[in-house]
Parts: sequence; structure tokens; C-alpha cells
Amino acid sequence: KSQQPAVLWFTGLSGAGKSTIAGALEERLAELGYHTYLLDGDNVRHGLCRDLGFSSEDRRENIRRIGEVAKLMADAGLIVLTAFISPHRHERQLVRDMLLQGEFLEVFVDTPLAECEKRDPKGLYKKARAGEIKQFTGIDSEYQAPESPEIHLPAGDASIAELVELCLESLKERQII
Ligand code: GGZ
Repeated sequence: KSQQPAVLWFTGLSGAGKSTIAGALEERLAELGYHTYLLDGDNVRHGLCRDLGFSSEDRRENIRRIGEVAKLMADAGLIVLTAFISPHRHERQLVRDMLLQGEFLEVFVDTPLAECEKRDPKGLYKKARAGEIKQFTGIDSEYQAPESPEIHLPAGDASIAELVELCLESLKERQII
């Protein structure tokens, strides 16, 4: 099936749903016969970036490496999905600038902090509030929301299926699929 290379860069708070939505979208794209790859914490922070923590410098290097890998994969023709908090506008812009015009799609997984904290699937917010984890995004480390994302997902109150559909529509409109 013909496809245009692209990098769908999911950004949002911990617990916002980035990996879940990106994973569900990847599954749909694969079913439809497209070639994709999903980069997320599970396959990056345990390998390529295992030496990095959560200081501003380490997060910057994390995003830079992921950007470079995503670029290589886009060069190979894939639709790449990445799911990292990527809290800083400047670093997301650097990745955008690495890629060809129209290849980078910022996907804002817009789940309010209060909702993420309520979900708290790994108990990390609770630990951050108790001071057991420092520099936790949204608590004592800044998250800079995208100002004009290509795709804006109201992920606090929509189903995964609806959000996947929004992404697919946008990919069709942009003639990536
Ligand atoms: C934010 C942290 C932190 C701190 C550990 N701040 O919900 P999760 O668990 O599975 O996703 C979070 C993940 C964030 O890694 P990223 O590579 O996406 O971050 S960044 O883009 O900012 O480099 C969370 C866990 O790691 N985690 N400590 N202090 N999230």
C-alpha cells in the first residue's frame, strides 16, 4: 500500500494516554497494511537511552536521540509513532527542524493534569506529591503544551477508538495514507 513517511510525535503528561493511543493507532495502521514503527519508553528508555534520567539535560538528550532515530526510520519510508512526554517546546521544534517539511506531526495528547493524577496508573504522581520522586513533570518540572499541534486529542474525555479515528482522518487529509 502506498504511504508517505511521517513522524507522529505524541506529547503529553505522564498518564495522558500517549502510549496507549499510539499503540492502538499503530495496530490499526498495520491492519490496513501500512509499515509503521512505535518508539516509546519500553523500547527506548531501557535500551538506547538507558543512561539517561529526568534532568532537563537528560530529557533534552533523550528527545534528540529519539528524533534522530525517528528521522532514520522516516528515511526508510516508515510511518513512525513516538510516545514521550517531551515537555519542552524548543526540543520538539528541534526534531521538527530535523525532518522534511510536512513530515513531522505534533500530536498533543491533551489530558488535564487533574485527570492524569486521578488515573495515576503507576502511582508515580502520589510518589511525586510525597517528594519521593523529584522533577516529576506537571508537579515540580514544567510541561510546555504545544501551541499549534497538527493533531489535538481531547484525551481526557474521549474513547481510544475515537482518538484513533481522529488521527486516521488527519493522516488521510494530509495524504500520508
Ligand atoms: C516524568 C517520569 C519521571 C519524571 C519516571 N518525570 O507514565 P510513565 O512513567 O510510564 O511515563 C513516564 C516516563 C517518562 O519518560 P519520557 O522518556 O517520556 O520523558 S521525557 O520525554 O521527558 O524525556 C513516567 C516515568 O518515565 N517517569 N520519572 N521525573 N516521568
